[in-house]
Amino acid sequence: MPTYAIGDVQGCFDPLMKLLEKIKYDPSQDHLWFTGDLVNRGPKSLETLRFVKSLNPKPICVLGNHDLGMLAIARGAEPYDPKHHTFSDILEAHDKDELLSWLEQLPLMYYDPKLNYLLVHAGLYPKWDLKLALTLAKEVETVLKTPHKQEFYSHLYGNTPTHWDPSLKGFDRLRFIVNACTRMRFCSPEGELEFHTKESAHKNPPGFSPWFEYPIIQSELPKIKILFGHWAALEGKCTAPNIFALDTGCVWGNALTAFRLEDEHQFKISCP
Ligand SMILES: [Mn+2]
Repeated sequence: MPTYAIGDVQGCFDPLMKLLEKIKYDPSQDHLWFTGDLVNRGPKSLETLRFVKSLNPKPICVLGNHDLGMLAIARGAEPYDPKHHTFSDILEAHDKDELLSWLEQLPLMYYDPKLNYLLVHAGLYPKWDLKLALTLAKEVETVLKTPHKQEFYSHLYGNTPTHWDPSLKGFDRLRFIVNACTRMRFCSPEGELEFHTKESAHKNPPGFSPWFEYPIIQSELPKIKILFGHWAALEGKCTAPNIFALDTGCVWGNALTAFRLEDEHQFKISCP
């Protein structure tokens, strides 16, 4: 049963359909994974979300920063801004409640021990090993299933704390976990995250390197392989072996990528 991991769709429904045609997607044979950021910036967030939710067999999908941002708005914690958001179609949809509830039960990280792949939107924070990362992701996933999620959304935004500390508590702790899993690009050797630079890996701010270049990550490899999205400026190029960058900037007019886990073959279609 081939498994395909698809990069950040961001409401680009038509390219997604073209990509599925290209891989000759067959629901009776194939399983789909998504790196998150299904919605926002692109023109068809509603169609995209409805489609991914309706897939059978059920897809594996992790939450991205844009998905969480939409949830924060939909749950009333943040204002909708038409300059930055393109998902009013979801907020006005008759099936909005089902769509949002489906999104809210998605994990921040998914690890498949049989295929030996970790799926995460931004990456694996260099100060965590796989086991700790999955445990911490679970803390956030648990809150999203409780009435506390409302308060969580209103504390979601912010670039601090900048470093992980196991003694972090409350919303600071949850925000750091969310930022590491869904927004991280550059990290310092001390574990400080930098959220301003969105350019390619070699345009690192002084004192910072791409998260995937750190030795703790390397020591998990080749035990596990990592699939991530979020960083379109990498253009699908990741220098670390066994780590695969799948956001190829479809929404910016570049490409949408599907990665077949079994043989690491990549399929791409160019996006208008
Ligand atoms: Mn993202």
